[in-house]
Amino acid sequence: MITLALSKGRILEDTLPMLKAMGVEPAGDIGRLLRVPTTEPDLQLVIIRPADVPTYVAYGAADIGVTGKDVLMEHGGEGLYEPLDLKIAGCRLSVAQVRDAPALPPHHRLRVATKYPAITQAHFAQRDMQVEMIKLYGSMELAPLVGLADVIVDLVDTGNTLKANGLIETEIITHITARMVVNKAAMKTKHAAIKHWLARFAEAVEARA
Ligand code: PRT
Ligand code: MG
Repeated sequence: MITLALSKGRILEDTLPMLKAMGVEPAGDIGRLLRVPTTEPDLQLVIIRPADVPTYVAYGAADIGVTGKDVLMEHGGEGLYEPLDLKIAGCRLSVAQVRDAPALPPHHRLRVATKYPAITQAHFAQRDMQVEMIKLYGSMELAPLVGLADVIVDLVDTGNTLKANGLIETEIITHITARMVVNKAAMKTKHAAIKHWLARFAEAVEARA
């Protein structure tokens, strides 16, 4: 049996059609069940929050998983192989600020609100900037509007959310897509089965391209 951890939310919306194209469908109510059998006797799904996927897979509670590159970069990826870019749920991780924000005084320590403190710290450190990190769990776009932060580091897709809130993207840190991850031990102990599923996902990625 192979357990595949899927990220609920927008990544799931892109992953289910991909599974369907591979001939795999959930055999149960995916909205209610957290563990769902599939039409493949040797594949079951667990449906969890994106940020929990690296943990489930690293501990071997799931053999393979799908989550965002943003989540993987923030997690660090320890205990995981990342063999495949699924090229779904694309977006970018960017720095944004209020349009027409006044220039900051020379030695001002930039206040950055983000859900991604590790990536953000590393990004500004590369620019020799020590920033004050404000960790948030959502609605980052609000922070600069109410004076909580000078800038945000957040995901952007169409840019509509930034625009609607009077914010502009000032820098792209990295482009993001959903990735397949594999437990390092399972890659050895369940090698054939995992190779099989990686190949099927790779075919589905090719077919979409
Ligand atoms: O449930 P939990 O809170 O744990 O997770 P979540 O709410 O972060 O899950 P969800 O369903 O939003 O999925 C998040 C994952 O989807 C991210 O980790 C990315 O890998 C991927 N993804 C792709 C995105 C976007 N595109 C995206 N646009 N995640 C979030 N957004 C946000 C963006 O920050 C903005 O606030 O969607 C909003 C709309 O974006 P625009 O630019 O199109 O307006
Ligand atoms: Mg959410």
